[in-house]
Amino acid sequence: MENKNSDLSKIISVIEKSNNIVIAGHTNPDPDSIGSCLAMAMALNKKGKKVNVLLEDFSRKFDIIPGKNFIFKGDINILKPDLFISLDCGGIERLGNSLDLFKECENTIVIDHHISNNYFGKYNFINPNVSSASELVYKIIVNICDIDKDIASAIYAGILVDSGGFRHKTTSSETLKIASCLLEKDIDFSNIYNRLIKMKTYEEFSIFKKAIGKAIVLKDIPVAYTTLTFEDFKECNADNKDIGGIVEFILNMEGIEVSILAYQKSESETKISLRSKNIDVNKIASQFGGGGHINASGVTLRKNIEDSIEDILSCLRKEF
Ligand SMILES: [Mn+2]
Repeated sequence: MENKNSDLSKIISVIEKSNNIVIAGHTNPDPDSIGSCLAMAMALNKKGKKVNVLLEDFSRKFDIIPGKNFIFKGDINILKPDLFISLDCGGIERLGNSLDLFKECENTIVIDHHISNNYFGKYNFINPNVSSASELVYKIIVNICDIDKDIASAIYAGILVDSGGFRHKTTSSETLKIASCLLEKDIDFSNIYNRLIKMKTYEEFSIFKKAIGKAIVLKDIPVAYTTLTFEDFKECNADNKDIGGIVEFILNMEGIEVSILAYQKSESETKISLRSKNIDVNKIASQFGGGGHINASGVTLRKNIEDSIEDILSCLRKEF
């Protein structure tokens, strides 16, 4: 493992030489994870490769992203890939159930845009300054196949959501040039935006209402947080696939610099999501073994919700 990137040409030649390829995204997949995996799968399929995608179940809203037929549901031990591509995973543990298969595979490529990534692949194509993993996938596959409407839709979905609707600072003129090329493929960009950014299912709406109702605005530092327990999820008939947008919404409040969502992941574990306007929350999450981006990070703590919040807040107090 080398702590550096491979050339684009090397990445392409490793892909070209492989025939049985497994592609995996991160646990609790978001549209960038799904879009980058499925776009890569559709592109490699066009090249005649055998390709299987490993992704956990996701919200039915994301069904608008084409290529779901490449998702493998079965015993992954039968796959025996000659190449494993990890997409949008900021750390090796984010591979979840496909981690062992990744470790067993001789050839691995890590494609990612998380600043916390420690270059855990044999080959790496990592750039924390780009909007999304999907943008990196575009840069690769534009060289190996024709981008059709389905591939374009999947890439667009990933770029759109991870850039916050072309709003985050990682949005570059290159991002918009790629988006422009994708629009030329006649994609349904309006519907993609509505489904992936605006629409909420009933369960999402219920848990959103619950979380916002419980939000606490601190007096001593510009931080607001909310918490969700097993009981809250049960009451709203929701799970962790339904909580997208909550921590971002809290950050919208005027004067708030950091927002936190803490939710019960298991009896002994609390998942913390952090969002910020200027503070480096990757630094905060890293201190507890997590990570992500400068303005969006996460970590799982082996503590109850109250103690987890206290740990994060005492760490944050040093930043103000
Ligand atoms: Mn991403």
